[in-house]
Amino acid sequence: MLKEKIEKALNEQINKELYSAYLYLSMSAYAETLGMPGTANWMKIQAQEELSHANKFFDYVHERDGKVTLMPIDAVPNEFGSVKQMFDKVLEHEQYITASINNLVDIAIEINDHASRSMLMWFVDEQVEEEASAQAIIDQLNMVEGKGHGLFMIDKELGSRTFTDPTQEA
Ligand code: OFO
Repeated sequence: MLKEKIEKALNEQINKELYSAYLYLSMSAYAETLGMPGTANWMKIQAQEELSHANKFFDYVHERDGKVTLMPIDAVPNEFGSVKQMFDKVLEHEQYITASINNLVDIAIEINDHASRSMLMWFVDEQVEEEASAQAIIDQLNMVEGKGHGLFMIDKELGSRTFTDPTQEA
C-alpha cells in the first residue's frame, strides 16, 4: 500500500509526464510550421516516450494498490523560436523533470518506501539519457550555427528516429 505522501507525488508526476507529452507534441507541430519534418518526427517520438513514462507511473501506482487521480494538463506554448532555441527548451524541461524525479526519490527515502525507491531508479537513469540526448543535439546545432546545409543534415538525422518503448527495454 502506498503512503499518502508518495501517492500524491506520483500522481503529480503522472501529470508532469503527460504535460511533457503535450509539450513535445506542440513542438512537433511547431517544427512542421518551420518546414523541419525530421525535427517534427523527433518531437513526436519524444511525446510517445513521455506517454510511456506516464503509463509506467500509472501502472506502478495501481500495482501498489494506490489510487490514480488524473488532473488537468496545463496549456503548452505554441511558439518556440529557432530549432536551437526549441532544443534549449527541451533540455531545460528535462532538467526540471530530473529535479522532480530526484524529489520523488527523496520522499521514498524519507518514508522508507524501498519499492518506490527501486522503481524510481529506472527514471533516474532514464533522465541521464534524456538530458544527454537533448545536449547532443544542441551541440550539433551549435556546430552548424543553426543554419544552411548543416541544419538540413541534422533535420534529416532527426527524421530517422523511431519509437522504441523505453519502459519495455531490458
Ligand atoms: Fe522526458 O522524461 Fe519523462 O518527462
